[in-house]
Amino acid sequence: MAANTKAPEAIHLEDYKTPAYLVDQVQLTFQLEPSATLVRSKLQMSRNLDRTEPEPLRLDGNSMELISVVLDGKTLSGDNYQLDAEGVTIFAVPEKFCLEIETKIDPAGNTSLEGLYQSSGNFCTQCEAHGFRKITFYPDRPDVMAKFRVRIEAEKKYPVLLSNGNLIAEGELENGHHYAEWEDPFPKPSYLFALVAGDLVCIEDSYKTRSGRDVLLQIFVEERNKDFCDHAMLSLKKSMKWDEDVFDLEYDLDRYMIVAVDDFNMGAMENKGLNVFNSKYVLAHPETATDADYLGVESVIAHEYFHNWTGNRVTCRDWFQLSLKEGLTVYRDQQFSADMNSAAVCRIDDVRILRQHQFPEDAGPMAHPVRPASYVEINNFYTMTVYNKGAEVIRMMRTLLGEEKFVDGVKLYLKRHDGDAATCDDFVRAMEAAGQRDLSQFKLWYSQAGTPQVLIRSHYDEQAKSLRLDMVQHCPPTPEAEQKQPFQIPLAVGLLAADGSDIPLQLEGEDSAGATTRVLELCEKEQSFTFIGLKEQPILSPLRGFSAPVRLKADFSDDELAFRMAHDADSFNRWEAGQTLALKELLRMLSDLEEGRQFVLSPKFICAWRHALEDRQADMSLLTQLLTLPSEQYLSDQLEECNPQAVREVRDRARWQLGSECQAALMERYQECADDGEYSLDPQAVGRRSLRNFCLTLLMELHDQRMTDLCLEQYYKSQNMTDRLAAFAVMVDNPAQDRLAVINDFYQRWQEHPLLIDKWFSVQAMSHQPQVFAEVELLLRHPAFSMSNPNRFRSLVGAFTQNLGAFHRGDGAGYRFLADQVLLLDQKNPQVAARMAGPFTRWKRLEPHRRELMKAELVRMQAAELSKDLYEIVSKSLS
Ligand code: B3K
Ligand code: ZN
Repeated sequence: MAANTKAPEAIHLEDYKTPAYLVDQVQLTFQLEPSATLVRSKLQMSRNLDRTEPEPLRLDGNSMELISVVLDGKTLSGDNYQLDAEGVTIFAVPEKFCLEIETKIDPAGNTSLEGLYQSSGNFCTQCEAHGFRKITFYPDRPDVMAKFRVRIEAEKKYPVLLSNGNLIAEGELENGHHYAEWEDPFPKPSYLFALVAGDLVCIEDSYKTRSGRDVLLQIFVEERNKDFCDHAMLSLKKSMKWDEDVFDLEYDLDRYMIVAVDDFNMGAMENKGLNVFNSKYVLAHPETATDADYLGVESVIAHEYFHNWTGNRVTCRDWFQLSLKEGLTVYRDQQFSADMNSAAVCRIDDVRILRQHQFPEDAGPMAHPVRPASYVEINNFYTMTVYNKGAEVIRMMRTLLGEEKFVDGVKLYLKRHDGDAATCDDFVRAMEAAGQRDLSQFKLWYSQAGTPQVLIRSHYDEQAKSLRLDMVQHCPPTPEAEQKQPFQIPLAVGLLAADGSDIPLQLEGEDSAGATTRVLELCEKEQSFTFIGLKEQPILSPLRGFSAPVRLKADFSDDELAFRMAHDADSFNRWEAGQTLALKELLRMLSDLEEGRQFVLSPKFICAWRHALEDRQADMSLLTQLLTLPSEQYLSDQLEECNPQAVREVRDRARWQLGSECQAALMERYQECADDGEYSLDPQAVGRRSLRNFCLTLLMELHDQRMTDLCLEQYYKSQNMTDRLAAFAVMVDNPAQDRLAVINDFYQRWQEHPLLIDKWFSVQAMSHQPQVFAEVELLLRHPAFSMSNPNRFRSLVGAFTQNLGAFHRGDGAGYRFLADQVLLLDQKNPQVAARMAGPFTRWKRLEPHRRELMKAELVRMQAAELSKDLYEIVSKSLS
């Protein structure tokens, strides 16, 4: 851990300067040894002509031993350069020169999983954002792009030796060693460098591009995983085809390699031609992966593949521009998933994630714009804001320009900047050119943090047969700015007639009515829009498809919401109306609980809900979404001062009530949805499983032995992990006698499968049983628990923090537990530790008692020696 005795300094976008020196060509030689790997780097460099004055050469580097520095063939003595904790400065260099540097590193001892490290004894790298500087000294910034040539030498017990690009040579060496040489013809920044070496097997396929080139596709995994790669391979081929069809983008190398490793800080990494993946996003088999896991694999494979253009061919000038590649690539993977699966369900999922995680981030101490203006540790900025809100910003541009011009804009951006490092402004400029419109106000979405609120009031004029919508926008203050300028907000709206049909829309000043969904552009702080030619008072369907990432406030009556839930032509808004209705109901129950009144769902709500449950025409995936109550996180986010345990109590009560009052209907649907044989991923089958398991969880709320028997039968007999895991989770959530037997059975069955043991830990950590905290403390001492594996740590400690009812115990023990674990992990893996500290950033939104308890833990953490990563989270939370 890089402990900090003095406060680390922030880096600011406004200080950006072009690099003083450029690298034309890199030659790397690795002699791999677990604890003492030698790295020789030969750099052809030149002074950047943008910079007039000659200056010393600064190279980034840390956590390694510098062995030698040779400039144009001459070994430099210590007087010629200065080494410090962050890098080396070479005082004088000519305009063009060759620099050779030798370093020694310790991959086996590298627990941060950045740079070169080992996973299951194999070597692999993670260089984004600042990992390359742990391998060799280098100008480790994305606007320095160079051609790489890599030679890897290792013992033959590491038979597979991989790096980016094309294999140009391989052969034998003395003493049981061998080597491979790779060359990447595309200049790239250091963060896209990758090396993998180990005992891996390879699954191969091929893809013919639209122009007729054959691309070799390879997935490398450990031998035990070789039967689990088919879905990943299929997903890769679908992604390649989709990018050709939608954006005319073809793959550019002859080989595309994916490597799955068990120890990885995040999901995956888009290194040029050699992606490294968390095995969670590669491995899938019906018996071991759920439907959600399958979708996760498909979308992450697509995401990393899409980076080949949006990220690699055109990269970011600096890390403040991170959303340029991430927001755009998330948008692209979301569109891909929507095209491959049910588009409406995908959109609902995207919005659910945004509201559950990004909205709270935007309302807390770590709030930052999509293009942040400063950071202490860039790894803390791989956030929901940069990724998911960034994707919403791209989506809004598509809404404003229309699909065709938007696609033209993306193509123009790629053409203008191919082979270069670009900025978010460059992207918007291409959109302006393709769309023939000025987006200067729109760009505030990149520079202002916070979630805007939009208040809509509608006034129907019986005489004039018109409907006026008065809108007001307001964005609450965030750490970087008290006052905000009005955003340009595209609001897609529709109007429903009394029979539920969509009305063709005509705005004041227009000659005739047109489409039934209209995008209104709210640009002022206050603005009105009037629809005319309305025979009767319509029902407003605002923000269709969630056309902007805003909090909408409008006074809808329960009847209006129920009507839209049944009739809205926009399926997203049908779901949204149901959620709003349920939210009103749950918030009312919450205040009843707080005031000491009886808290129950209203008969009217239950009746509407049962009615929806019995709709046999509805798409089953959509129906499950519609019936699912708003999450505890979303509910908590609505409250100024939240007691998460009260939220849990109310939501659990509502679920119990739905289970008991709709028992017969739930049972019927559960039985109707029984599986009919072979596992299939088609949307009908996925929908059927989702509805069936949803019914099971509500029925199990009744704590009735007959239901438990049903659940046990499903657990023991299921042939697929979706059904088995659903039954397992409800059993663990249940006080039934068989609970322990099932927990043991799951472990015995799957102990050889790390991804399933992760599920085993997280299901227990998420349990609503009162003894869960004690169980989590015990699990921490289970032999299968390990702090060094990020997936395992997340599956126990991370999952527990998402168990709001348990984590937010009134005695603060949950907070103490997390602080202890995070402090321990910070010694090994600062990046994951900082991420795990996320729940602490929400302390100001808690009710006073819990707020004080959480704050005390933050203060305790602040007193410890922290990594830069964790320091930033803790200090910003307290400021
Ligand atoms: N670009 C990587 C994320 C790197 C995170 C570094 N802390 C994966 C992705 O977004 O595709
Ligand atoms: Zn990405």
